[in-house]
Amino acid sequence: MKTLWRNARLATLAGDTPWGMIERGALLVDDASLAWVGAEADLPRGLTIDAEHDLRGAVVTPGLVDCHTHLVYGGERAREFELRLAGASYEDVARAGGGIRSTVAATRAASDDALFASARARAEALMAEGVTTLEIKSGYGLSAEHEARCLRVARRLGRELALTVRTTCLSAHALPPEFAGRADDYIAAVCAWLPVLHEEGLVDAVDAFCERIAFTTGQTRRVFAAARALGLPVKLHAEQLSDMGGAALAAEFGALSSDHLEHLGEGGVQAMAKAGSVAVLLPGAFYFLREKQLPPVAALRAAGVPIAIATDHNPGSSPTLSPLLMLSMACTLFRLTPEEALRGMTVHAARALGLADRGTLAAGQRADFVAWNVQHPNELAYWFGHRPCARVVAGGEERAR
Ligand code: DI6
Ligand code: FE
Repeated sequence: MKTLWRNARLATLAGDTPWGMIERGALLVDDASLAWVGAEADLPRGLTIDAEHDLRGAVVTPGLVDCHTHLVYGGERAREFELRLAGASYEDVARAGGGIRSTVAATRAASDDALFASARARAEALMAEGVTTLEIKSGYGLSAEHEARCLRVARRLGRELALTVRTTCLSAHALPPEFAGRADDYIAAVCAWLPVLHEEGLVDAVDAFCERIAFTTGQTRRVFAAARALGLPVKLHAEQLSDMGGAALAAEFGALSSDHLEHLGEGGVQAMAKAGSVAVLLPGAFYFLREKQLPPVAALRAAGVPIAIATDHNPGSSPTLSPLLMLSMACTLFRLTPEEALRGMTVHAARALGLADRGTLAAGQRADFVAWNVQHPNELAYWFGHRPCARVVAGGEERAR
């Protein structure tokens, strides 16, 4: 099946020209991939096509890639938000047994179908803003049984919705109550169940929360060694609240990405550059926790570390379902350019997931793209609280509107 999409302003994000812009462009889709991308005037002669769509000058970008979410969980934490507004810090709440652990209790109590229904509604909200690839982490089950349940829900979302889901095992997210005071024993348990989850096909990558209120670099290293033994790539929640040297540790393991990074120092930046890790910045968590310390954007740029932007959707530190708002905040809060922000949620986000087949509009890439009701792609980071998403094609097929 060959479909021609013509009369588009293509922000291909391929190559080094601004936005990879092609005016009056066309996309030739062959089944699930892009067979040809270029100016309409250069279309090869004598093409046989099965269908044709006129995009009437709409801006077209690659489908958005949300490369860091914790989408599957029970309950919500609005009460904790009130406590923080009254003066408690995120770390205070966590140490008092609230925070991640309260979501763990709600997640364990929820049925598989309830977890699926709530996660599906969230995924659909992200899709409505142009997301075609979504990463989902476990980390609210914190036992072999409940981590598996959450990852199965994530896999089911990938099967039932018109998007690609990549799963990440984040069992080293917090210490569950049954292991109180025994963090090393918990890490041993995680390392023992990881192969079982992997055997069931539930794990595309492995993550950990390396932080004062979570796990040490030594414990993170053990989780990464277990991942490496299974041939699984790693990523890390690093330097979010303090500088633990997590990004450098992750770089040692060739991490796909280190994420958050507000407290990242120059040594960490250099280690990431050398390892080719992506810096995933999460303006939603920065905003919602009212952080003051900005991630070292200038140093990351200077070192040539690719910067990705994601929602970090989770009930405690980033309860947002708007990837477009994250583009805006990446610019207003972190001072990225609108083009850097969009590249951060497409080409660099794909790289943070180890996916080379998406993130730009180019022949051979997966046919994931979005047509927007805007005049220029810089508007995607400009409007906020607005959804200018007109048409979405995922894997070559247009989603029902
Ligand atoms: N860092 C975060 O911001 C989220 N997880 C993490 O490791 C927060 C998760 C939560 O508060 O529920
Ligand atoms: Fe996160």
